[in-house]
Amino acid sequence: MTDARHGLTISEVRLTPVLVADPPLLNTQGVHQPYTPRLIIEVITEGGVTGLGETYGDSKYLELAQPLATALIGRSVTDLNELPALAAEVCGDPPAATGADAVDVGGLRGVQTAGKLRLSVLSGFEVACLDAWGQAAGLPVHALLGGKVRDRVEYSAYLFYRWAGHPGGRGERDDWGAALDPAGVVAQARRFADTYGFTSFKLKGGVFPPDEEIAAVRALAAEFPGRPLRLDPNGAWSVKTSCRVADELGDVLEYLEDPTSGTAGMAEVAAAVRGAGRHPSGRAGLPLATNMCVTTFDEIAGAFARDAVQVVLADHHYWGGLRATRELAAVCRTFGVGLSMHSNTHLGISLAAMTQVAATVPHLGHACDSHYPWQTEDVLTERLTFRDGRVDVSDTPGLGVTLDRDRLAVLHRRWLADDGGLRDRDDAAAMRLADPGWVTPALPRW
Ligand code: GKR
Ligand code: MG
Repeated sequence: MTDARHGLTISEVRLTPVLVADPPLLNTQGVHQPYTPRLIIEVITEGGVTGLGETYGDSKYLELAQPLATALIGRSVTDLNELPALAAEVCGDPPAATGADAVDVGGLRGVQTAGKLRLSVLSGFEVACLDAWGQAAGLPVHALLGGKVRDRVEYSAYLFYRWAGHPGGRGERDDWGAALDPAGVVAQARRFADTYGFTSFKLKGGVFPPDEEIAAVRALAAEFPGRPLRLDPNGAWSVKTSCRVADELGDVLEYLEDPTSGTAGMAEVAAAVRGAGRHPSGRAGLPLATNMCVTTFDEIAGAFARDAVQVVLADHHYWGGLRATRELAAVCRTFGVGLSMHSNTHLGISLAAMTQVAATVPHLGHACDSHYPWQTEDVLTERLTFRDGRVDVSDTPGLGVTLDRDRLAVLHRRWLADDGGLRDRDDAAAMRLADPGWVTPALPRW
């Protein structure tokens, strides 16, 4: 359905892939490359409004984004419920979410399917449509989602083991230095707390043997007594190791994130740590959180039926947009499962979108994750800021952000110039520059 009367019909869609500077952050797969691909989406209406969206920018996402961009011309930015069917029509039917059609997108997002990739692409278009619609209507995106229930959204400090610089001196330099032991992790956390006011902390684990990461979390607990702490090894541990870590850190962790890979293993760990009764929230046992084994609606029933996860980390890039994130929130609330938010390397458009939807979810019980402080570059005229660990919820029409075309052009030129394999994220390839024998570790590592 078009909406010519109000100028909401889409007349043009622009797709601009960019490469964004990223520090040498370590994870169980390897290390971040010096630049990460993102896709910036502009949806332009006949009324002259430009809506912004952002999503993953690797080639496999770009291939799906192009036909969808073309198919949107002539449709209304308000026709969001038609988007999934349209995407299926122009990109082909999504295969069932089974291992058979799994594709490798870096291993940190659980089992990947073409259907999941499509939802990630869709999410960027949905956000751009909502931004355009909101601007045209004079309403913030949160109003289009039913209105905000909070004025500020809390984020956690996302701590990473890291090197001081990328192998071979590639990429941009920063002054964070290395963080490879408990003292380095605490120093990083202290800087995050002092600079941005974060009061909850997540450490990306799965990098060093578990005892070293346990020591880092203990050091954080000593430095920030009583503060919510999380550890996320991206499924790197066996069930046995996961249970041991849960036992050792149960008194200081807010939740343990994806300690082991897959719903069956998570269910075993959850059953083993249930009943310990030491968690400060009063809930029996240490909650397990995930952004790996529950990433689509298809995966919910199996995981919830087994009580494999107690907190789902929503990510609008995974679930197909802001409205789908609210649907996920409703399902979680129904089953008494907590909700938090996951993030990958992203720019300000995505942070604005996360903040808008997070503002509308009543039972968001934990600070959201964001990589944003690690991104020193953006495509906006004004960066979003964290104050007291929180981002103010914008009431400006749309997302409340403005594109800086010069910055966009610079980051796009970097993408155009790349012939070094950076257009597709590959943390293992980046690691091989430092350690030529490195292969993506089989899980569980420990
Ligand atoms: O950026 O290295 C990273 C993270 O490990 C990311 O890729 C994860 O998907 O942040 C994510 C997580 O919480 O698992
Ligand atoms: Mg995670």
